[in-house]
Amino acid sequence: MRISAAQRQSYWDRGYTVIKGVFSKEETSRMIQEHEAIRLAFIKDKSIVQDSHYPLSSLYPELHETFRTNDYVFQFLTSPKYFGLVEQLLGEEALAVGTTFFFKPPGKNSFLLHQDNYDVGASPQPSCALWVSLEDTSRENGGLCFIPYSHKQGLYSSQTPAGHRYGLVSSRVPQVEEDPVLLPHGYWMEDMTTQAGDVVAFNGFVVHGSFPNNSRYQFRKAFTTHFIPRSSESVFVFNNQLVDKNGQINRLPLNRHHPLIRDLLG
Ligand SMILES: O=C(O)CCC(=O)C(=O)O
Repeated sequence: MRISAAQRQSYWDRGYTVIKGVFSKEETSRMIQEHEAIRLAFIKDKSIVQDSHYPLSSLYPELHETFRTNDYVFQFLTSPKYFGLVEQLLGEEALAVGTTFFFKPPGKNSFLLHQDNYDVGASPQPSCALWVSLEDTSRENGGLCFIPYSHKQGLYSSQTPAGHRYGLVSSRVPQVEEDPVLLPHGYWMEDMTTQAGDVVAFNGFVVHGSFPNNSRYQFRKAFTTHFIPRSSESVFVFNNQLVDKNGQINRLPLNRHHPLIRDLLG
């Protein structure tokens, strides 16, 4: 699929863009089925156990790096249709760093605002995510939200405490939902509505998150991959396990100047 000039411009200018109708119903359903099977296997071997405080969410955790063990997910990741999108956006070859599958069951809390490149640590250019909507999403069932243009100033402070209510992500920027006045002057938040099969591409510096799933019975399943430009000089995570479009493993130097490593070293 060809990305239009307007989509590329939106990615670079606003920090994100939506590419409609990339994947068919058959492809999105198969991704869901494969991850259901992985989840059930994890329940069987007790890698997933129910937590009585979070009876539903604990049975539907995010699944990371499933392409390393599942052939269909690997084919999906390395397909020209998917990998080709990021290469068109970046204007060069890309390397996949890691993937996450989200079940996001009803009642699951919001994913706090964050910048992906804080965790990915690609340098000098940030990562790029391709988020695949496997079901229809909206604000009601936990859809994505973005702060347009927020990618233009690099990383925000890494000193803001990572403490948060939902236990999974780093939150180093104000939580807009709770306190809109904390947004830097002149910025605003936009909700995103997607249909199954759409792909949302976003810059690793753009501030984004997702709403709680307030629907009664609708899951909000999605699959995301973080890519980096092949010309990256270094990266913080999985620097020895980067996957190219041929499925080959590539290595880059570890980003020793990344804020997270400074934290680790004290
Ligand atoms: O799908 C979500 O709820 C959050 C996704 C996200 O923030 C990401 O892929 O970086």
